[in-house]
Amino acid sequence: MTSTLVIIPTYNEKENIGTLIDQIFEQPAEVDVLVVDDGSPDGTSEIVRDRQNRFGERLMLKIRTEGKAGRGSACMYGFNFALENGYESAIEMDADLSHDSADIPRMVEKLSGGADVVVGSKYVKGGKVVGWQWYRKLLSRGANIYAGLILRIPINDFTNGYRLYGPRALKMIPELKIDGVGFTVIPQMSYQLYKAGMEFSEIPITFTNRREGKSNMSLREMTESFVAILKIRF
Ligand SMILES: Nc1nc2c(ncn2[C@@H]2O[C@H](COP(=O)(O)OP(=O)(O)OP(=O)(O)O)[C@@H](O)[C@H]2O)c(=O)[nH]1
Ligand SMILES: [Mg+2]
Repeated sequence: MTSTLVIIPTYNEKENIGTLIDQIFEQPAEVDVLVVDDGSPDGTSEIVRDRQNRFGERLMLKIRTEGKAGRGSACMYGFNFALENGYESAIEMDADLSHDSADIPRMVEKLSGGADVVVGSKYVKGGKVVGWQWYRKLLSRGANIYAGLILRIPINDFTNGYRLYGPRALKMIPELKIDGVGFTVIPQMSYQLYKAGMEFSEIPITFTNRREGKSNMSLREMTESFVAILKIRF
């Protein structure tokens, strides 16, 4: 068994998940993959089952609930699964091809450099966003500057769900006090892991806007995140 598990939360990603799985297994880094699906009505899980015929035990599928129950809690399920099954580290990444699998080997390499959490970052030198309109760029940049000012931890991308948790951080995850199930879980984890003494490292990534499927990020979730950042800190 390899020791890194890639966790992919999915809700209605049938146009993307097959390609993503193929791309991950093409990478030189030896990883296993767990898809955590919330009973996607579009048949995402069938695409995963089909790929299981090709990739065997290295590809796992958990159908967690019958309905959409949040990206954050889907990843939490994945982290606990990783620990219970003896993985040393875990990566979370989106299914919509916004995150490039080719970054996985670079993330894993950073672990040997002593990092506990490796953050894929749009907002460090060399990082970028492809395909967002100016207002989406502005909104995201603003949200991240805001999060940085309030949380005061030395990372530049708080919202991107492309991260690797090394052995020390992974073991700590079940102890974290996570409140909420959606997108706010990512900055919450960052804050608490940093306060617990974890070493953070960022690598520049290119984030490509989703081309297929529908967004799961609603305006309501965006507003909730705004308040959630304050709650994390105070
Ligand atoms: N299991 C599970 N996965 C989810 C849920 N909500 C979102 N996801 C997945 O989490 C990842 C991020 O969601 P996106 O819809 O891409 O959110 P976003 O990147 O903020 O929005 P876009 O820019 O429009 O893509 C994707 O892989 C989704 O399929 C959920 O409730 N449950
Ligand atoms: Mg997306």
